[in-house]
Amino acid sequence: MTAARLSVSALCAAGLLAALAVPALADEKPTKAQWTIKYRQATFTLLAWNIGPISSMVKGEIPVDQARLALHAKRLAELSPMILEGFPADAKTGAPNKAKPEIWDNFADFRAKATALDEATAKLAKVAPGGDMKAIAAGLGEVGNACKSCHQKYRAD
Ligand code: ASC
Repeated sequence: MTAARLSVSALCAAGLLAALAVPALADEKPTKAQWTIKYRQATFTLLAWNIGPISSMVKGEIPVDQARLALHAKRLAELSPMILEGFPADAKTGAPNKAKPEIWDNFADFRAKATALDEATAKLAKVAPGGDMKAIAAGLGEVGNACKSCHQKYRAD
């Protein structure tokens, strides 16, 4: 092997080592619990993202855009049933999060609260395209109450 070839393979070896080492340091593969906690937090982020404009339209802070309102409401109804999947018993801890351990001591109650949100968001999604702002405000109120009743019991501040 020539000196030039040797240095090329030495460089390749160094590059390969760097490629193997850097992701492990900079972007480590999450544990199952970390990934699950990230999933459920993402779900709540998306819920909040979509509630925001509906709430602002109901309060008159921004103009009512009927199509957007209906779209956000439809998304809420699609997102709500994704919540429970983020709460398996093996993801109580493993990353910073606000889920109280009581969730897993009272899982039937927790599930009932998640189902209440499913129902409230489905109802809101049903009235949203009609443009009846009174019905939409009432529907949003029910969604907010469903959020709150679960947060009060099961979310740490
Ligand atoms: C939101 C949000 C919550 C709920 C809650 C409803 O948009 O981030 O936690 O609605 O405020 O009472």
